[in-house]
Amino acid sequence: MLIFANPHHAQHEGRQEMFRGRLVPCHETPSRLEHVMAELARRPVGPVQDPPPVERAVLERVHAPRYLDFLRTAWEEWVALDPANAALDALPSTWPVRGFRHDIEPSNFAARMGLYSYDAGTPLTAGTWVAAEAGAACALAAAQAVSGSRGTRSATALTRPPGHHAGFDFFGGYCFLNNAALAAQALRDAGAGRVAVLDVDYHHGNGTQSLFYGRPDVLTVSIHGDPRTEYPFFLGHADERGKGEGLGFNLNLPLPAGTGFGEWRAALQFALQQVREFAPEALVVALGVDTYEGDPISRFRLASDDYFQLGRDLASANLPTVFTLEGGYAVAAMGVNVVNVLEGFEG
Ligand code: Q9C
Ligand code: ZN
Repeated sequence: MLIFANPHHAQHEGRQEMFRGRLVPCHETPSRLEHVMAELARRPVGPVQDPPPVERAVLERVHAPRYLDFLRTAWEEWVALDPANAALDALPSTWPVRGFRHDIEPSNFAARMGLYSYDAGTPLTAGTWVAAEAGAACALAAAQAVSGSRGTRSATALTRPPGHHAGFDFFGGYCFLNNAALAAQALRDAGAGRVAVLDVDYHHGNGTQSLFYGRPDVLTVSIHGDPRTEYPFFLGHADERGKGEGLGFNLNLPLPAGTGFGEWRAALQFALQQVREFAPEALVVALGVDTYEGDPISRFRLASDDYFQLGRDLASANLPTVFTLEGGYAVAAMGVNVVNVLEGFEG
């Protein structure tokens, strides 16, 4: 297994997120990835490399040009408003709700923060763009590595900020660029006729679903906390099956809060059976480990040892596989849980 680690991830370091009515320290911290890297040093599963730089055109295969421009320059704009802003993060606080027109882009910065986001839990910081862009580079390098007849069997993008909540032109859920979607699109562009994305993060992969919802060439499957009670709330129900040509190529498997590994694994087996029937040429796994029983913001009950089995089950699909790192907020256990998946996968 080849591993591409984001050398710039720590430049994205949010101070506070809006959480249950107050500003609290961010859950999505640089220490998350540091724990994974430390565990990987103890139990290597493959060589760790820096990714080559990304080309803008590749990002535009998934994201809107004006959204990318906004992310790239947002911090400068924020500080230009008031030099004292350099000591703060930018957080959105107003959003265009249903029926408000979106075709005229406001010039006001706060308005554009809202236009391009959907929650107040995702601070934009001085190094957000550099970190997110280098993370996308990891995902694209991983996709490239498994592509073609001489590709490696698997590659992992070890990166943060995560990606699966980011859509065509919006950030949220701690995510800015959709690394899993970028990998899936890159696999398509490198010649894979069909690609499956399997999202095992606790939270529904709403960004990924929305990006591929009308397409039959990318199957999106997500196992997650029921959106009736769990973030991101407004998407992720079982009756969302795709639209138009994409009808039948999205599968949501919501599970109630409190679900343990037995029932979770049954959903995984069903998901993998659907992936097999789709007969893809490559698989992207959006790997969140916030399904862990000790996660502070999530409510499934997987134990650390269960992640070995997850890895083995994913390997049974027998496909060229790209992993992207998504959520997981029990920081101290995060390294063990992620490396357990990768070790299980490697067999
Ligand atoms: N005020 C991932 O696991 N929590 N994202 C609510 C909004 C958001 C989780 C904060 C949880 C996002 C990649
Ligand atoms: Zn999550």
